[in-house]
Amino acid sequence: MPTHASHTSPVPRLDHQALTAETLDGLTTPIVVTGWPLPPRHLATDALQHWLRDQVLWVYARNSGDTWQEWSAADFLAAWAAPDADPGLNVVDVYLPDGRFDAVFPVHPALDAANLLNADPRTAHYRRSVVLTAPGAYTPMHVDSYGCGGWMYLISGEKHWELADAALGADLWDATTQDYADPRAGNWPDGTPTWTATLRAGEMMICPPGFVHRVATPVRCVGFGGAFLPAGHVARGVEVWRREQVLGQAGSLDLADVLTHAGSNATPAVQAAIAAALR
Ligand SMILES: O=C(O)CCC(=O)C(=O)O
Repeated sequence: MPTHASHTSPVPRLDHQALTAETLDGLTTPIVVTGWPLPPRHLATDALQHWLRDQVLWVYARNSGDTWQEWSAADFLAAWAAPDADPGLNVVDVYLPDGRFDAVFPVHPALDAANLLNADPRTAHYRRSVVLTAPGAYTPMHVDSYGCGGWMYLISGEKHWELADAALGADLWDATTQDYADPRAGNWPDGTPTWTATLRAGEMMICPPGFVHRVATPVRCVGFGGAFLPAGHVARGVEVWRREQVLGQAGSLDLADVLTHAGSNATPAVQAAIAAALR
């Protein structure tokens, strides 16, 4: 994935044993987490069919009219596994809250410990999603909704990530196109500092809240991921959510209400961070 940024650094890597809630609270860069032995190393299409059964998969079909499409798991897996699969077949944000998925798509304990979204029934399902991507898929520059951070573990395949600091989010917004500036179109400000990584099977990308990012997928990928918002990033999350509201792009969730509720059983320090973010 060619970049127009002139200051690109590799995403730092961290062994999974060093990943704690405190690490996530204090993240200032994306990280690639390595060496986590728990997830499966391989999931064949028939095993995916077994696990996903009657799951409905929502696919944002970029290559056929930028619309959401509803697929049954069986139909999707047949189309996605075909040798000539449409590169628009990219599932990255279909949530799997059911506890039975812990056996195949576990959530790292550090992510669960740090994630304020787990404490509210309106957002607890963001904890885990499935990733099924056809070769050639491309997700353009964006910031995850509600200022949440995102993580993605690959069981198989690889993805090329490029990320820019959350502090640049407003600068990278292109008011003319009403979208984030696209390096492919050459309209990304010169010299924007970024981090890049090729995420491989057995590795987990952690994208801190508010970071602008894009992802290219050269080969078929199977994995899982989720959204998280730790107390250390709650101010950034609220800032992004407020920006989404100004731009008319915020979803229907009242993040202030979710965080107030999540904070009600939290430590005084977390309550103070939430109160400061919402002021
Ligand atoms: O893997 C992809 O194509 C996109 C992933 C991503 O950017 C996200 O989940 O926010």
